[in-house]
Amino acid sequence: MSSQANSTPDNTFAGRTHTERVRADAAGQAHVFRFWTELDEAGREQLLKQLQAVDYELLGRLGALLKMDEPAPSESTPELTPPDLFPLARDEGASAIADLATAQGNELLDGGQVGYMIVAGGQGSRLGYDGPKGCFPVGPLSDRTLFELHARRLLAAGRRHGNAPVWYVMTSPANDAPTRKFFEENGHFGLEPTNVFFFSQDMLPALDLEGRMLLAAKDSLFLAPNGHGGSLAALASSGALEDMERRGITLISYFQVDNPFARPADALFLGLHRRAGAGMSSKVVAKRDAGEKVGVLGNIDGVMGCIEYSDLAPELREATDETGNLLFRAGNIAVHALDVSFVKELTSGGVLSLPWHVARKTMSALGETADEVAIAGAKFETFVFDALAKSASSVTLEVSREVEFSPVKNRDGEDSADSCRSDLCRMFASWLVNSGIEAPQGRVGEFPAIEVDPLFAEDRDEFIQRLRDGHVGQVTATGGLRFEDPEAIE
Ligand code: UD2
Repeated sequence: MSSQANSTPDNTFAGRTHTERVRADAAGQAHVFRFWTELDEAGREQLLKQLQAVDYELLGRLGALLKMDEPAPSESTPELTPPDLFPLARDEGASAIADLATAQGNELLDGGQVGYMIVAGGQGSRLGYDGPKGCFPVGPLSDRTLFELHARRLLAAGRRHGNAPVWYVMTSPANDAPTRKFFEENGHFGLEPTNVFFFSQDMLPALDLEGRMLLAAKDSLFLAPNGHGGSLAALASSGALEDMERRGITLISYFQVDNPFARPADALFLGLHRRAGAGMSSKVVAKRDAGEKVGVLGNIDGVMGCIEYSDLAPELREATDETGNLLFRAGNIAVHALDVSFVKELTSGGVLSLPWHVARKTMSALGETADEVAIAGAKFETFVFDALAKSASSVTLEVSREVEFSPVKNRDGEDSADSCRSDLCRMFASWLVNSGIEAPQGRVGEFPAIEVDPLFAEDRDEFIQRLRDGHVGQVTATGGLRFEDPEAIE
């Protein structure tokens, strides 16, 4: 919530209360004071603080959007065409460009010009895990958490490129404190604490269908994170952009907490982005099937962008090309490269206008009395990929799903912790082929129980090299095989 409160001449408690009552009243939101007389001093202070941060002008616009946002009529469907991809299957020309780009990406990485950014402010409600999602264990044998697996990839990149990785961790007010605590308790996973920059996105009030703010408690508005699009404004307001500039970071490697396959120090991707002079670039995988819950990248009315799965018309979702493949298959894996200068430009002057997306939900909030009731309404979010439209040029790199994408979203089934662990084991098992090492007896899902620490190897080539150098794995008590950081073992 950006603070739009008028400056209050009377800064006493009574003065602030008066101001907020007047503002709420004028906006038709006086009902949020309905339990005021029952609140103690701390409760009143909390509610006041939240109300002071409410931007009623924005709230009015969101309320209007909510009323307008009926199912989209078909005539308003935008014209969508597939994006130009830098493809996974490369001919000679593309391979030569890839080599040059990789060299340029390595220069950027060697020079410490790349800062890593993770978005971890979401609520993880689908996973049903009551804590920051990054604290969820997914290492198939190690039980390492999502945060730790990401951190180890960054440490591996740091070793490879001879510098200490700098990590910008976006939380939300709902999970900021437990996230920081988790990092502290775990020694920042071996990263320099001064190289981990936490910053928090804003929250916005959820509204009922009439545009009225909901209460989560007598002394608290029902607030929800403002979407990962909020990360761009938060980079600016938190001082993270300035921190990047001070450190000589010119490029942000952006990824989501839920995908432990993300390869943030990918020289090819970063190099392609920089060679193209792009502001923002993306990685995609071919969609698994029409129903997969990923956005698709494409040209929307001639402008680069991403259509979220829930917004893609069924006929476009199912459309196929002449080869029978899905026409719109460039699935967004939410890995982006963003130039620092691009983000700076977007956020300069404190105004960044990304479109608002309405997530209609039934929420459990206080009714007229203090009882919790189910109320139909909406949360509001901006999406980071909408910034693609503002980038003069953009690279879309196709990557292999097996190597780069298996997110943890759901409690079970597809895109769950179980499917992610199996996918990790499947990938590691494929590295063993022709290595002379026999797959272990233990199983994770259908696959041999193998885990390779990112500090042992990040990909098959590095894995083979490690074996050639005489490094070995350890058999675990449960019949698995673990390849750990050789430097920690020595
Ligand atoms: C997201 C993409 C989808 C697809 C998929 C790939 C959106 C809207 N959709 O779907 O197109 O690419 O990922 O995995 O992004 N987050 C925040 N703050 C917020 C909201 C989300 O930090 O306010 C983080 C959240 O912690 C998570 C990520 O963003 O890491 C994705 O959020 P999501 O789970 O809401 O998006 P999802 O999986 O529906």
